[in-house]
Amino acid sequence: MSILVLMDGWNPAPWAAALQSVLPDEQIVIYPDVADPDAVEYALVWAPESGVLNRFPNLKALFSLGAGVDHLLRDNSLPEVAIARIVDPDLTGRMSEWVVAQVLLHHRQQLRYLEFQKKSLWRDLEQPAAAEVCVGVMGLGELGRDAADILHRLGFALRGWSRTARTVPHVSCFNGADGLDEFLSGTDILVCLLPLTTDTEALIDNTVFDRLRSDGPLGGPVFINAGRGRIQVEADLVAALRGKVLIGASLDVFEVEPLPQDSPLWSLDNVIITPHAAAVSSPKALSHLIARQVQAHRAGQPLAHLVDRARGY
Ligand code: NDP
Ligand code: OXD
Repeated sequence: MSILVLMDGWNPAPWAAALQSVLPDEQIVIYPDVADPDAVEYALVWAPESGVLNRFPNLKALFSLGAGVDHLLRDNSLPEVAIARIVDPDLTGRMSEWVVAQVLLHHRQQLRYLEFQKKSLWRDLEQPAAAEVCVGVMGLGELGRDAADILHRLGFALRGWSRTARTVPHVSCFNGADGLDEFLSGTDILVCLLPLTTDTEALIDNTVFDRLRSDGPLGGPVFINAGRGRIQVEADLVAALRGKVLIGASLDVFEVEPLPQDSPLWSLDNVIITPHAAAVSSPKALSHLIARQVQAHRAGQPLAHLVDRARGY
């Protein structure tokens, strides 16, 4: 019996090594070097090619090596086995660091100070208090709730938006299409931590940017996205940034990754770009979670953090 490591665009070796160190008695195999496909029971996967998982007829469960599972569910022929995703303090902490860093960067007007610095200008800007600024978090899941909690402790006002009704301490919560308008109208810094699903694809377009609070203390709204790139309509985003509908953006995810060389986003001076690196999956940290999942499943216990395929996350 074996555990398969199969990933596209990531180096599988550190994953196999980390897993082997916490599961020394298991046989770990790395795709495509699989001598006995019938022996594969579990697979750790990132962005597998469509259809490839059907080569393993005795698969019992798939472990997505990311929190998002759009990289799996895009495969219409995915085997009908359980899918568990990453929910882990290491990944959550990394994402909260990125989100909080970006919120503070815009809130503290660091891009403008950098411009002054380049010109050797000693000039201070009017600085609103955090409490005057409302951060609106789209997606009140594992990642959205943790970021909101830290932002609350920094003093920001908070709104949140989810699919179903949620109660989150210190966050004014809205949900569904009916709650979107009110959520957006009071938001100064919009943070997207949504999964990519058929409902969220292309959700964030000019109609969303136009509804954000335009007369807030920062002089205009800011957009931050670490959810998925295909949730944002990039042509609308570029137009909103050029037209000062948005005063700035921080983007970790893009419609096409790597972000094409000719994307206008590269040259906008009010945009911060990171290469889908907000919260990397760490083999060392996450192998413990995978090991616990395999051991629980072998012992007949249910897997944690199961994905609902119909819902898409
Ligand atoms: P969760 O599944 O825990 O939370 C998802 C949240 O989004 C839930 O609050 C859910 O609502 C909400 N949601 C889903 N669909 C809709 C919808 N149609 N309308 C409104 N709200 C919706 O996910 P995580 O917090 O763990 O992760 C979120 C995403 O972050 C991942 O799917 C992935 O795409 C991205 N990610 C990006 C990384 C990076 O490095 N850039 C790293 C890790 C994750 P409800 O509460 O009602 O279910
Ligand atoms: C994830 C990611 O979903 O890295 O975890 O994007």
